[in-house]
Amino acid sequence: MPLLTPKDFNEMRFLLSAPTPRAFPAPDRVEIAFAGRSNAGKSSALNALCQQTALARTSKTPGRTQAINFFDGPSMRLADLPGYGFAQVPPAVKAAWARLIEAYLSQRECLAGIVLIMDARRPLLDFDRQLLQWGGQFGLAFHLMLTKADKLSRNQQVNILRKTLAEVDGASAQLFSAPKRLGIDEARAAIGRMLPDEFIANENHYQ
Ligand SMILES: Nc1nc2c(ncn2[C@@H]2O[C@H](COP(=O)(O)OP(=O)(O)OP(=O)(O)O)[C@@H](O)[C@H]2O)c(=O)[nH]1
Ligand SMILES: [Mg+2]
Repeated sequence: MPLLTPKDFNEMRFLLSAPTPRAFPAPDRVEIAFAGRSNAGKSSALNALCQQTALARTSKTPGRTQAINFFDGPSMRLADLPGYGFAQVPPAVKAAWARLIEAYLSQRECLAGIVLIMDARRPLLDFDRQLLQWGGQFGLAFHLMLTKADKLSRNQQVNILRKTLAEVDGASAQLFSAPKRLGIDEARAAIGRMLPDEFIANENHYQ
């Protein structure tokens, strides 16, 4: 199993923002994508995982980011996908989003897996299921993060995690909270498990 160290996350740096597939960086590094609905907490999760406050831009206004943002670290590349499912986005923008995501998922040969971020209060909505289906067609591995867990009681957390795991086939899932820093080591380990076997092993690894 590939092993990652804290440095692999903490030393992540912004690489570029790609509004179209032509702007994607060369697929020369192993890559993990963060996907999920607008406002689910993708950028916050990415920042928490990398112990940085402003690596990916977070916003109270959903649907701000329409491009794919790439980040490079010592061992892998991360991609923050634009959020989907934001009702007030015009149809032309929605179509452009779908083209960008579909091009990304179908062409990105260096993509090792997808971290699907969902609000723990409302997991597995239509677009989440569509993404799982799309990714499944391309043989991609998924790890589900149920974020904003701080908004739920411990009982609710346990129930929603159990229910979610029962509904997805073969994907792993966890609870997460960016402000409470809950689930960071678990998420880091899950990302490590999605990387190919030839990946470098290190000390201080997550497992
Ligand atoms: N309570 C709580 N709030 C969170 C958590 N994660 C994110 N938020 C808040 O949710 C809002 C959206 O967070 P973002 O990280 O910007 O969400 P996003 O999925 O990147 O949104 P888009 O880029 O628009 O798709 C912000 O106001 C965050 O502060 C969490 O774990 N707990
Ligand atoms: Mg974001």
